[in-house]
Amino acid sequence: MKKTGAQIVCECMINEGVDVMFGFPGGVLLPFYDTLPEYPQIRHILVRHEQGAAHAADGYARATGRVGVCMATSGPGATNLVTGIANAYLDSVPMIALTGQVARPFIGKDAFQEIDISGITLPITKHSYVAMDTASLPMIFKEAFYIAQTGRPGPVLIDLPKDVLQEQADFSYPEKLSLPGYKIPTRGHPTQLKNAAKLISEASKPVIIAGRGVVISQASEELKQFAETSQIPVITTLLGIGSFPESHVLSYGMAGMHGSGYANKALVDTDLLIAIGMRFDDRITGEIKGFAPNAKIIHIDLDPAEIGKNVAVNVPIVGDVKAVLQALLKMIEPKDHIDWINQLDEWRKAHPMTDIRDGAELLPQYIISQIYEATQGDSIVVTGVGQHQMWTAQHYIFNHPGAFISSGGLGTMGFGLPASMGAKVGCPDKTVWCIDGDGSLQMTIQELATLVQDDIAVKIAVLNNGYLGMVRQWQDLFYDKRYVATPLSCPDFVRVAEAYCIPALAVNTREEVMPAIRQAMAHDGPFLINFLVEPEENVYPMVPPGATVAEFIEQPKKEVSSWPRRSTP
Ligand SMILES: Cc1ncc(C[n+]2csc(CCOP(=O)(O)OP(=O)(O)O)c2C)c(N)n1
Ligand SMILES: [Mg+2]
Repeated sequence: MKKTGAQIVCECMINEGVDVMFGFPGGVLLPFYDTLPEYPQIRHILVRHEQGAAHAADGYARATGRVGVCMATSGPGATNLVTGIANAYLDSVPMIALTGQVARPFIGKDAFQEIDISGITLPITKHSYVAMDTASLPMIFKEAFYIAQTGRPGPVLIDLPKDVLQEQADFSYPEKLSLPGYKIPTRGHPTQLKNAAKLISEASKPVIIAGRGVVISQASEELKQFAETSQIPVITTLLGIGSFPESHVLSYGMAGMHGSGYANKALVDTDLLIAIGMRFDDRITGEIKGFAPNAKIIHIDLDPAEIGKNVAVNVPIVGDVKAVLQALLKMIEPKDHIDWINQLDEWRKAHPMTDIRDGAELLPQYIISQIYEATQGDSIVVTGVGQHQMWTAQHYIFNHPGAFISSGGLGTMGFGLPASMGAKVGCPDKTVWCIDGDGSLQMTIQELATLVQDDIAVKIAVLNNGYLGMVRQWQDLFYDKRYVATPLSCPDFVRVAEAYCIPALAVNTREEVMPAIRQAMAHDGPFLINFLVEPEENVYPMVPPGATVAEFIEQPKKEVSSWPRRSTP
């Protein structure tokens, strides 16, 4: 049966199980938007900026494990997606980005709103297509969805010229596809598995470091069994948070630039590092020469390009984390490492992570601990980028994969609000908190309107310190407190929220924190709390740039409290 290209696009999405997409229309997409009402199975959420569509699709994908779909028109709409696509690429998030394109006869003529979006996004997509033929759409969609979510996931772009959407072609959705050049490693090599099992049996101070690959591979259960059987302590990367329950006795939290002292000390002292689904980002390794200097390293990763990229490893295992852990589980003997674990516990006592100063100051760390208390850890927490992001990673206890959603590789301010929107749409029965900075929120604040129009009940906690805090912290510590371009004014977020018809509160004192959080959670809809926090609080511990993980700076004794502090805004 013949269908238009626009109908075929919708049919393909339905065949792939898409029930929601985030988009923003424009001239070349009119054939698509005109057709969309014929397909009520697909909920279209109109964002207020295309960057929001990409981040929302990203948040949706991370929260659900399914592919997120975003759409933008040609030219400026497409370029507005770029940051969101890059963000998904660096954090291996399965996403389909659909862009409108000028009609085929205009391509290459600098036509109105023509931009070579597949060229622009070439280095930040896993794959891309320019659909030059209506009949080719079904196979393009079949391949694109397959590529986005298999192997190491990532964004795939499909550029859709207007006349391809208008023309008709026969439609049937392909059952099979053939991608001879696209090979996905599955199980690890048997020899390397054997080598790994031998190293594991010989090690006396082993540590597991778990990354986002464990979350993607849905291998948390296997990781838990592996850690428990072999009695190996587990630390995580930022994006590995939630892959192993943080309240488990073998959990030693996050390592790296703002990781715990004890996790970083474990990295220095270990004799066997088992790196699982992580990529040795410089924020985790610090200066390489001090990273696990005494250790043999086993690296389990699906992507062969990650092996040996930043750190030389002794045993590379290329394969799906879940399958590899299942195989290793059959090969390892139950063990204990009591002395080593006692050592870690001593370090934990000496360098505690979650202590929060007493006193009247409204500390961001305190607010996060209270959000944890109020939710009992049963919520999805999405952040912007900056100090608030690191405090969230440190002070909320994450016990489930997918519960912590944050921009890791690209570190994109503005990610929080739209990504939390996507997470809530994907998991409507979950409480979703967006813990954002005053700077980050101002980058995508227009999505408050989307929350209202589409009835998306995200709870927003702004940790408002009046600064681009993380950059100010670097100026404080490494540029003699010359605060250039980091003091930041903002609107009264309460009045802004109310202007969008979102109820909101300002909070100045510790006593107000819990009642405000409870009021936000009791409200049936989006809610914003503007927490006017201690302006010059820093995130500790911190591994200074260029230092090794052994050289972390700890929280100094607090000088003078700046309490009582400024009032709204
Ligand atoms: C789009 C973008 N621009 C600039 C930066 C650099 N940067 C990193 S953290 C930060 C400050 C963030 O301020 P805010 O959102 O208020 O969070 P805070 O650190 O104060 O908690 C900046 C400017 C970035 N990460 N992303
Ligand atoms: Mg700030």
